Amino acid sequence: MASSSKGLNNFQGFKKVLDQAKNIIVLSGAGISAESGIPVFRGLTGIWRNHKPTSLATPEAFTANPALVWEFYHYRRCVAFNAPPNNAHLALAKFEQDCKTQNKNFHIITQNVDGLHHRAGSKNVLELHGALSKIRCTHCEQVEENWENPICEALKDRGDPNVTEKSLPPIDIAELPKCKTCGKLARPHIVWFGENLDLNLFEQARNLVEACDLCLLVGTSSVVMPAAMFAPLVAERGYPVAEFNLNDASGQENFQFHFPGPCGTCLPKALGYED
Ligand code: BJW
Ligand code: ZN
Repeated sequence: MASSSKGLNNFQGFKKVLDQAKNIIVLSGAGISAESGIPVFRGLTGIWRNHKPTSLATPEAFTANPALVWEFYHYRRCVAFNAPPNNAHLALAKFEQDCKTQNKNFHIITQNVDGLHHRAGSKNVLELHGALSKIRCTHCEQVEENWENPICEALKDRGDPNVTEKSLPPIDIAELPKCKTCGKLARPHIVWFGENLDLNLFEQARNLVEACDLCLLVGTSSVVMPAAMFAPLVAERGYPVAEFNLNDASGQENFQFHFPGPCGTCLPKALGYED
């Protein structure tokens, strides 16, 4: 941690930079939703039954056992759809409105799939890794929004993280969610490990990163590419990066500001909404 640096908890210095910035981006990760009760990925809280997300959120896992992967996502959809946006999401939504009235550009690039930025009222949000509320056909690739819960009858009362899989009756592939256009098996519209990001979304994100004059990095471990390279790119261009994390996730000395602690407290304070 740059604990001796002048950027540690420098709320006053950050406010000056914030007031002068004209093109602001936020890069958010799972940590911003932790205080809403959504488990982060890395660490024990991300484990479902005995599975790590890295072993279920892959195309190989879906091919091998689509019912198990859908059970995992049914559980994730239940948690996310019922989770309230927290003070960090709400502060960013309010800040977007303030930027609008001041003719400033403001965008959120999120790695999160929980939809909480939108539900907090944010409008300019790029969901880089997809969304739990969307499904995609494995055959024709049609993407549809779907907020039904359960998404199909077979997943009703399934997904409990505390049961042993062997105690549950198997679910037939024919009973899993289907594409409304061609009727074939649908999957969550999520960018799984080892899959490519949507090129168009990636380019929009990269353009925002290249045009910004201030970057807020919130609640991410900064290990997953390409999102992990965005904040260092801003710092290399000589523009300030402010990191909000429980700990020094990025370890980057060239980030100007560090706000260690829960972002539901630090972020509203840094944006000037709370003392
Ligand atoms: C708090 C807090 C509180 C807690 N307040 N803070 C180059 C180099 C090396 C590898 C690669 C490379 N390019 C590609 C790769 C491979 C791979 C990769 O990066 N692997 C690394 C792990 C090594 N990347 C890919 O495969 C990506 N695809 C790709 O690059 O395609 C090429 C391409 C690029 C561009 C255009 C076109 C094509 C795809 C990555 C997809 C990632 N998907 C996942 C799974 C989703 C599954 C699902 O949701 O169901 O997305 S991985 C997982 O990690 C998830 C997250 O979005 C992502 C990031 O995690 P995040 O958000 O940082 O969470 P955590 O848990 O890691 O961290 C939480 C943080 O919050 C911690 O720091 C806490 O301290 C903090 N925190 N509470 C503040 N209250
Ligand atoms: Zn289809």
